[in-house]
Amino acid sequence: MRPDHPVALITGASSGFGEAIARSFAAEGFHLALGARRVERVRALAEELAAQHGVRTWAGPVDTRDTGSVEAFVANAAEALGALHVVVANAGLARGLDKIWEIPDADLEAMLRTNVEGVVKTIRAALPHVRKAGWGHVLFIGSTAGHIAYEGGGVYCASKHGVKVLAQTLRLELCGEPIRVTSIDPGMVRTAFSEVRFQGQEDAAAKAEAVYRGMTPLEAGDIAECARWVVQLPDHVNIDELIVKPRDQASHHGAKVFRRD
Ligand code: NDP
Ligand code: 8X3
Repeated sequence: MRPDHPVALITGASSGFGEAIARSFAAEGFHLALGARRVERVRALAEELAAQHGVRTWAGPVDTRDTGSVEAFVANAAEALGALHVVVANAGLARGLDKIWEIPDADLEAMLRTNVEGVVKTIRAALPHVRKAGWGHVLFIGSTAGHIAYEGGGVYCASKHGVKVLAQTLRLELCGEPIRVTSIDPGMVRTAFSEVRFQGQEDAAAKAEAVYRGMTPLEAGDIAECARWVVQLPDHVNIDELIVKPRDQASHHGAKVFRRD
């Protein structure tokens, strides 16, 4: 049965969607377990939201690529808050726009290990706690990149296609249990995402800015509103996949983005 104040565990809560979802869930009365590598940021957010909304919060370091780190993060969160109900497997990133024949190992590994392995490790560690609680929701953060391919996005797209299949599989595997499974699959959203994608490259800031040139992208708060909506729907309603794009982005491809310049 749905508790009055569900406990949500969110990875990648130090920035972007994760931070925005934490803010939105806290306003709904959710207790929160927040994780990221930049632990000082999640600790500050946890303190702020506890003071602002009177919810219980806990924050800790996690590197979702590392099994031991994820298991410790989840175990400590469950112990601190007494239960886990909602899991938001959000931590992820893109690195570069290299063609498949050019991609450096470091970028290849960063994307696959974070976006695919990290998601599996997070859910694998958290699911026993959700099952024990008897009510829950697993939220994957996929992407429009999980529905198409684009040049320079081969590995990122492969990783997000992987996220889509993980969500579809988990939904089949959990059918009959009181746990919903949703993948929220956004298009272009202005967060630190593009800065991280081009980090370390010449003209990184300009490249990141150019992604949103002349168009109105979504904001992290728009994705948080999607997350709030799918979780707050009645228990018998499961949104499987929610594709959300800016009005200016008619197709998933950059070529069909409307730019006013
Ligand atoms: P941000 O860069 O703003 O946030 C990414 C978050 O992921 C940060 O909190 C970062 O925290 C965390 N993270 C990255 N690697 C790790 C790791 N190894 N362990 C733990 N945490 C990690 O980008 P977004 O908010 O935009 O991205 C969030 C998710 O949304 C990603 O999965 C991304 O692929 C997806 N997405 C983004 C879109 C966009 O256009 N912005 C569109 C569609 C999907 P820290 O560095 O502190 O560890
Ligand atoms: C992020 C959206 O278009 O950069 O997942 O791949 S895109």
